[in-house]
Amino acid sequence: MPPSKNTKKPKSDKSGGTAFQQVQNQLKWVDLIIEVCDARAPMASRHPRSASLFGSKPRLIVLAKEDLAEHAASKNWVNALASNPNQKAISLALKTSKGKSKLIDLALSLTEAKRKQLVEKGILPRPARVCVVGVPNVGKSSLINWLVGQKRVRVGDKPGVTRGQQWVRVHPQVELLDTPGVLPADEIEKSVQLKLSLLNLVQAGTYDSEDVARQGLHILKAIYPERLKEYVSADSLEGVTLQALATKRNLLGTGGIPDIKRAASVFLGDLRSGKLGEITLERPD
Ligand SMILES: Nc1nc2c(ncn2[C@@H]2O[C@H](COP(=O)(O)OP(=O)(O)OP(=O)(O)O)[C@@H](O)[C@H]2O)c(=O)[nH]1
Ligand SMILES: [Mg+2]
Repeated sequence: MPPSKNTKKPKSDKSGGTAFQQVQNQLKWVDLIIEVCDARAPMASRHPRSASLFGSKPRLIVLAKEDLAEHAASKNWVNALASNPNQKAISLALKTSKGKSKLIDLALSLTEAKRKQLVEKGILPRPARVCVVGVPNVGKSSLINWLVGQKRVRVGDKPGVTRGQQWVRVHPQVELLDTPGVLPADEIEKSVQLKLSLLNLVQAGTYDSEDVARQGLHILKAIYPERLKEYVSADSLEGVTLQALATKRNLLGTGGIPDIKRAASVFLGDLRSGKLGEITLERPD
């Protein structure tokens, strides 16, 4: 449905089906798709069928949370993803105001042909309609608030905050549609699921935190060995364990036994909030 109404619809089901259908229904009305992903894992945090879903619609890929990712890697991703005149990319740290006018300029240039077409058809000029899509908790709603400079839509640091759709005018010539995060759980590979869990992009109850922390530690040991040793004060990589973290932080249970569950939760919190430094889990080829 075109802008004018806020449409409150049922929340996403397990496969992302209901929310997904809502988003699909909007696609025919929109001039541009803004696909938000997480700069720390730009492939894992995109819908596995995004290429076929959005077809030939102009697309702008936003790598959000750039402040939490390695800057040079994000730059490489932006170059790799801006693959054709119909698809551009930008990385953004929404904690600063840098990049607002660049984002608007990109949205205007990607919708220019459509806006010209309307004028040629004698249709009254209207703002470009832009649908913001992406998996849960990547920063879709934050992007909209950031652009208008005030809290217009709900945000929160957990997946599943946005339940309905809402149009927001962010510029005289651009209107954005906030949508619920969509994740087709049954189409996600294990390695992707792990990265999404590590970055808090799937519902907390759907995975075992201890298991995810253990596997996350394993992945990070391979990418950032020195940081990890320092993090748990270990002399060697073999010493980098949740047990070592529990001991270092004095997370002890009855009888002074290291509390692995709490250590797992501390590790995931530190990883997600940037306390382990800037992290990029995937790099372009
Ligand atoms: N550090 C950092 N945090 C961000 C950035 N963008 C968004 N966030 C945080 O990410 C969390 C999720 O933001 P939302 O905007 O609610 O995410 P969403 O994609 O709308 O999530 P759903 O509505 O659940 O699909 C919030 O805690 C934001 O503050 C960013 O660029 N940097
Ligand atoms: Mg949201």
